[in-house]
Amino acid sequence: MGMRTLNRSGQKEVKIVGVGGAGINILNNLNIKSNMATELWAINTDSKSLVRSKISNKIQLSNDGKGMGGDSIKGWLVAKQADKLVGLVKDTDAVILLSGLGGGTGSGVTPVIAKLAKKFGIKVFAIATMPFKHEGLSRRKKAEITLGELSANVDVLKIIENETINAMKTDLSTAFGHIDMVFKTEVENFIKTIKSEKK
Ligand SMILES: Nc1nc2c(ncn2[C@@H]2O[C@H](COP(=O)(O)OP(=O)(O)OP(=O)(O)O)[C@@H](O)[C@H]2O)c(=O)[nH]1
Ligand SMILES: [Mg+2]
Repeated sequence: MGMRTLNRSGQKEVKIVGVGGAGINILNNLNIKSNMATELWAINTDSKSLVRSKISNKIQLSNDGKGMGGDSIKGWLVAKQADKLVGLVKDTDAVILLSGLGGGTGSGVTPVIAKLAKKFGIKVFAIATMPFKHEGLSRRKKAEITLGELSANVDVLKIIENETINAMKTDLSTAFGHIDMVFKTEVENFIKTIKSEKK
């Protein structure tokens, strides 16, 4: 399957997708100015995070509305079983996936979406954070496994080390603010790249 034809305004279409708690928080704070057709999507297993978000398109994975409690294999299984994700990657030229790695949903679900998007022949960009040192080795390990899966299924992967941001010795909410800004810059760069590509 090749790239979609252009929409009526002659622009390519891109979906910016926040996956899991961190991905959605980052997406909530992203204030993207783009004259390209962009659509924002929030995806989580945790219904509270989705209800709180003002993002217009939402996908609730799994039925009980609870998060994955850090279990990325459970997150991966839930995503594999979800037909809802096909609609996300079907009618677009590109997806930009945003997530925090180390938990259950972002780590488990993001690679499944990336793989599905590649199956539909669309461009896939992923921007993800790696856990803080104080979050421990088990989270780090999970995040690294996801990185391996992601790198096999995306066109461009951008990794943000939370610890590097944390080295600024600010409080957590200031650190998250810095991380949000890095994401914003990267998303804008990706959009420029997509736009500049030959039709
Ligand atoms: N930048 C940023 N990073 C966050 C935020 N919340 C959590 N993180 C980071 O992202 C990692 C994953 O956390 P979450 O996104 O909450 O986890 P999840 O993907 O929702 O997974 P489950 O809750 O287990 O289903 C954490 O280990 C942190 O390193 C946030 O608000 N902003
Ligand atoms: Mg969560």
